[in-house]
Amino acid sequence: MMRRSGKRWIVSAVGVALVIATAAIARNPVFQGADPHAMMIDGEMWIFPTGGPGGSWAADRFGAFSSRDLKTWTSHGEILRRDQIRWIGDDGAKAHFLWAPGVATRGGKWYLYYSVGPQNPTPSRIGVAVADAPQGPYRDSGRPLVTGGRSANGEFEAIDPMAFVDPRSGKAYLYAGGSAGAKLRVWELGRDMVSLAREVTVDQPANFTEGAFLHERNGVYYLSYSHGHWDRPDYSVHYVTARSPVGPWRYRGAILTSDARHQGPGHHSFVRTARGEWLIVYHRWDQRPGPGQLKGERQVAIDRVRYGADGTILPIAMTDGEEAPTLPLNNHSSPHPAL
Ligand code: FUB
Repeated sequence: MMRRSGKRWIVSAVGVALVIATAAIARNPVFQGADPHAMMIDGEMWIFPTGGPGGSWAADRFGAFSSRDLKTWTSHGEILRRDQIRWIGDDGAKAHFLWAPGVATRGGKWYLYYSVGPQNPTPSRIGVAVADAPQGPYRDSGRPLVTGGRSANGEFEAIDPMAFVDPRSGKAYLYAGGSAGAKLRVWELGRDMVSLAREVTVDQPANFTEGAFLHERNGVYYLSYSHGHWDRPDYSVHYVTARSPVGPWRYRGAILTSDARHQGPGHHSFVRTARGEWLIVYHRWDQRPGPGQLKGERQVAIDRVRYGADGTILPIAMTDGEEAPTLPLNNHSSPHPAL
């Protein structure tokens, strides 16, 4: 049984490795967590985050959460645990952490890409696990997919994986990298989605720090990413556009930045609803502006995305409570009329 803010998560099914709990929880913020990878699956929004509701999901496992209306959420329990990744201790580090998952589907299979720390003194790594359904159970592929560290090309942190299957070419790409190295690397994935076919050399997008996400709309590829320090008010989301999933990029600016009530928004994903509208799922710190490091815990939030007639993304308004979008999206009006 899990609890959050006095509201009870009701366990409705218990299996060998599966716990399903439902709860009507707050809207914006939705729940405590970070780095949310969101997808629409059969009319439901699924979120795969770092952490989870009430701080009950530690850095040793991933969970999945889904909702048909964005008001009531179902927890699908643990989908992958650290002790199920057999290669994780091969680097000799004393402790390991899991974070920043990215999920993709192809050919009826589901692929969970994830970051493995520490990043020092041993390099960070990216792993991938495979399942027959979004809720798992996920089985690790048996080896790291990418290992960070120093090379002739400089320092690279193998974190924040995001896989994109191009609907136009059918090719799948892996985007990764960030933090101190602040470097984006892109690979074409093998047909099996658990191997790298080749690295694609890409230009570094302006203001890139980490948390890359790729979506395609009307033939335009949008690469969006976090900029700044993950726990400072300058953390924000910027984007570039291109006519291909690997550039060349055209820098378009920032779309999600701190405001008077929310700080440090970042590490996000875009989803397209069944009605063809777009939402952004991201984390933020719910506090007023102030100097220095942000305090408290990161919270997952969902907001509307609007595109201009020229295809650019309009600045995104962060909402709270009843202002937050629900599914199906009930109207096109903004709670912030200036937008
Ligand atoms: O959650 C850990 C790190 O914080 C992620 O790797 C970054 O994208 C940032 O969100």
